[in-house]
Amino acid sequence: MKLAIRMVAGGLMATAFAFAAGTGHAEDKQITLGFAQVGAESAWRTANTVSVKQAAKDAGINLKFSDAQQKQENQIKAIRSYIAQKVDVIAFSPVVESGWEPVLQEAKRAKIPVILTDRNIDVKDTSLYVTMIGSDFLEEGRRGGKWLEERYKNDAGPINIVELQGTVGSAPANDRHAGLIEVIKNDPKFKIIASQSGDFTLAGGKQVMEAFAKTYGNKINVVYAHNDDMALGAIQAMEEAGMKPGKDIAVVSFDATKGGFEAMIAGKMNVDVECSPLLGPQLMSAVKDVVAGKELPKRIVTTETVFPMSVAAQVLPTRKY
Ligand code: GYE
Repeated sequence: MKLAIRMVAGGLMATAFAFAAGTGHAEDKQITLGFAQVGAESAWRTANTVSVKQAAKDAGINLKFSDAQQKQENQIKAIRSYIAQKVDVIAFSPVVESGWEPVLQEAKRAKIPVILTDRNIDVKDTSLYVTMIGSDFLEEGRRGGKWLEERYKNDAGPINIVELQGTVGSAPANDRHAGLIEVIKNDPKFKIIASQSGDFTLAGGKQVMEAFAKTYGNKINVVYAHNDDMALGAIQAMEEAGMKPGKDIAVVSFDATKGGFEAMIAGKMNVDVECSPLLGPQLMSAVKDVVAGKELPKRIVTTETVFPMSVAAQVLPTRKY
């Protein structure tokens, strides 16, 4: 995967060289990129939007930006309007995995290349997009599961997990769930006793956790939250219910935002699996390469790690989102 990223970086250098040398015409015309964002549901998303806007500016790309408020129909409308405006490239972070064929076929007929960022889609015809730039959510889920296995290796169980899922039908919700299952399925002491969507928001996470706390009380051993915002909401709900997150109940989360780090430093979150929103520079390199007619790898995977509570104080000053 490092190779893939280097290939994109190399492509950018080649474009920059051609521009500096004054060869060709394509480089002289400013590129217009239409970007259809998911929404503004989380700290991750806000950092992603800042990254995309800043990188477009730095790359001299004319960015048309839209916020779909977590609704697929709004994203489809935005993509259709970019097609009508004849932008050079369309990029989007698909809110859910399914249902994209019709609008992507329209883009293809209009000969506008499409780049996926952050979230993947489920289509048979992969020629409908050029490349997908983002994290491996399945691997993230496995990392969360492996942390749990290690944490409870000397505990006979049962270990009761409540799961706060992300947006229903979204790639990170599907894959962070599947990755966990893959790791714990052969160990019967782990049980997911409840699973519900909090839509990746703090308010959603808090509300779902309030209900879980009422129904399951001190049976709960682990909260597995698909992102930091929901984990932070769940922490509030647990504290209001007199529970001790991070101590009596282990909290596993995803993204590794500053908010997640602060919760770890306060001893209320046990581990945060990293997922980087800083995809802007890679996206702009890919956009330039596509316009220059270069081949791109079909999948560009972001490099990420896992942060346990014990390293949080030391690492926080280096975090960029
Ligand atoms: O984890 C969550 C956001 O798609 C990876 O979306 C992204 C997820 C991220 O709302 O915080």
